[in-house]
Amino acid sequence: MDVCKLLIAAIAGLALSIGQAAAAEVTLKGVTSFAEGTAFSKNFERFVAKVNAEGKGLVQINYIGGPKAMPPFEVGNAVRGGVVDIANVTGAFYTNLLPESDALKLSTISAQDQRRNGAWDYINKLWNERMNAQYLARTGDNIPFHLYLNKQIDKPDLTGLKLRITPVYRDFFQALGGQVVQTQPGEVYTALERGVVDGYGWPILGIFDLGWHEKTKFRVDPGFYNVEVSVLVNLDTWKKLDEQQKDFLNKQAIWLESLNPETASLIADEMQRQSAAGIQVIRFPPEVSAQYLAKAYDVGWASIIAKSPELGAKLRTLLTK
Ligand code: 173
Repeated sequence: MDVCKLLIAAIAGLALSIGQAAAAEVTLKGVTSFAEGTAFSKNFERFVAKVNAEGKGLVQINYIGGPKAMPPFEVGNAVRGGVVDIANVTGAFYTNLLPESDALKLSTISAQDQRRNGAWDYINKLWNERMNAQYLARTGDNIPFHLYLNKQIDKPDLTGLKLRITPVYRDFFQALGGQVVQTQPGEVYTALERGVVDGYGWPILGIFDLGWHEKTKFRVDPGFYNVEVSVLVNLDTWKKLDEQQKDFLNKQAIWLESLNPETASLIADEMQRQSAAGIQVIRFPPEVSAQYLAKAYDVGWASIIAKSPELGAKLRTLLTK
């Protein structure tokens, strides 16, 4: 009888420990809103590889891929609704859900400083409430956006030009007199090839990834704003993780953000590569350049604050020096 009881207890104990071990590992379904292997997916892919290597028995990411798996402008909605658990996406791609998301491009302080000064906590509160998402990490910091053209200009006047945009560039290019056409990145090459647009907005990195250098004659300097691409986790998924799993992902997030300074040398290389590909730089006189840059930020903040006076003003305080 005693032996029988012991045996039952042992079996129950074993079943419990197996049950616990099985329940401990969580697999998150992940997507990126940029093509796989390209400039703004690369660091997320390094993050996925590291999580999968170090998170065995704890957290794994089942990486579904990029725009072939899900249209980029749908990714925000998929995170919010839990269709995916984790995503690499920029705020510009989900302004329909959270207009303030576009403010992150206007930050002038690093991701690390945003954690220190409370910006990250504030962003998280907002993203928790309005996006049903945890804002896990910001990648792509310190990378400016540029205007690329196929027609030469000698002053910052885009009258008569058609430009490919996302919400990042809309207000600025319109303020300069341009006509705008929104497309996802995957449609830029064809739009240039067919002459549907005379130019496009894009960061300093990545124009070679989809072959756009073949269809680009000029880059306007200086660059403006600051690329924000971040890792979001569906909030219901996040809340179901235990403390160990959350700590693990937060640690990986800090590591991901620690990669951001690598971009300085990537930018220098990319500028050389653009020049070697025959892309000429358009520069205005210093005074005009300063006005161009000031206009970018004035128009950018005015647009955010018009949409969201209170939160916009708070974000401005937290995100800028
Ligand atoms: O598609 C875009 O031009 C865009 O908005 C963006 C945002 C962040 C990184 C790269 C592109």
